[in-house]
Amino acid sequence: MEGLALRLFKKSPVKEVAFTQKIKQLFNSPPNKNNWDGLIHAYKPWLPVTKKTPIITLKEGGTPLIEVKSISDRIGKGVRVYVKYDGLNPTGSFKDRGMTMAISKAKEDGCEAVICASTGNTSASAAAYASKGGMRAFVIIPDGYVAQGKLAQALVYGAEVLAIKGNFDKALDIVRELSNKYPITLVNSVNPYRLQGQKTAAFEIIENLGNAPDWLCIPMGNAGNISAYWMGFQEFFKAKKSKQLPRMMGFQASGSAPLVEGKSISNPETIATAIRIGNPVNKEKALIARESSKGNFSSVTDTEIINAYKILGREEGIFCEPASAASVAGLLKKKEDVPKNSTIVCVLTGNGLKDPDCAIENNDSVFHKSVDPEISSITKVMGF
Ligand code: AN7
Repeated sequence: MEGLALRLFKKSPVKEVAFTQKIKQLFNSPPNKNNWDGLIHAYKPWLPVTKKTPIITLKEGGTPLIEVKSISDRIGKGVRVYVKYDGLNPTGSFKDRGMTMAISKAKEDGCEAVICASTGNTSASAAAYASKGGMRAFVIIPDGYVAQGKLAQALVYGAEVLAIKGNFDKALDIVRELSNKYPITLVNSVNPYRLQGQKTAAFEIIENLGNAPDWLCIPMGNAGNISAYWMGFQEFFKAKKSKQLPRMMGFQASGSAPLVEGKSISNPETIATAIRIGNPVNKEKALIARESSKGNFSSVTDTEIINAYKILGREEGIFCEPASAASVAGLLKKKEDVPKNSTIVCVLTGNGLKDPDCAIENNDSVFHKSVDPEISSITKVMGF
């Protein structure tokens, strides 16, 4: 690069230095919010892409890591707690990290249609990236158990939505069979490119903290995300970008906790519909992550989930969906085990706006209805 600069600016040594510096800056500086072109662009050397891969992106990734004192204070012991707010991705969940990879690779292979089973977020993300990539998307969802925002997204992004009288596990069986029989690419987390994209969240956390955290608290459904994070943490550790590996602390809803109970659940139930999954496909990978990180899997009740959900909203200004709050609920439940002065990251996988029904029903705010449109009535209600 310096040679090129020299030839271009032979007659102007001053310009030459400035130019060389600029080029060096561009190549050495990590992407920031001003030159963020999505996670494939940011982490290309770590991802299975080539010059031929058409990059289908909505500029996902690069999400904030936010310190949450209200949670640290509830734990004490000099602990610092952060949330990785992945609900700020383009379609409002971490699924976009995996979907940019899965859809780009599907496009590279000449695929024209994709399919997924979903509790909601995967369908929203698949629909958006398929539309960006000029492909058809079919999504199969459990009828009546997908939050309104997610359903709205799949429809607006132009997917063909099929609601079945059955749960997510049944829907996944169906799409696996269909993708084997027909020329249609499966974009659930059994697609290995999904986890490749999702591992970049671990890279970002290490870059933000300058190291891996002591604990990573994360909700588990199909257990793809915990497996992806573990892959990302290991890759950066091996490359000496972090001094340690975190303990992987996975949390499930107590009515839907196959990985905690060690057996499939045929009728999973929880308010956190995103993780209403009874037979996780990435079970083996998740168990390896737990084992090799000396981690732990536990369950949290719907009441504990909603408690964490409310704290984040009221005390931090952070609105996540109930499934995401399971990571914070789990940390609060395990607070006795948290080591002194440790650094903990809880993953907030999805945006609260996804599930407005849950929000309206579960808050401690005062909502005055049918107030007369008169200053005197308003001030009376306000207590002035
Ligand atoms: C907000 O969208 O499975 O353990 O079909 O939407 O990787 O499955 C969603 C899962 C956590 C669990 N938080 O992640 C789907 C789907 C939110 C989620 C999970 C999901 P995995």
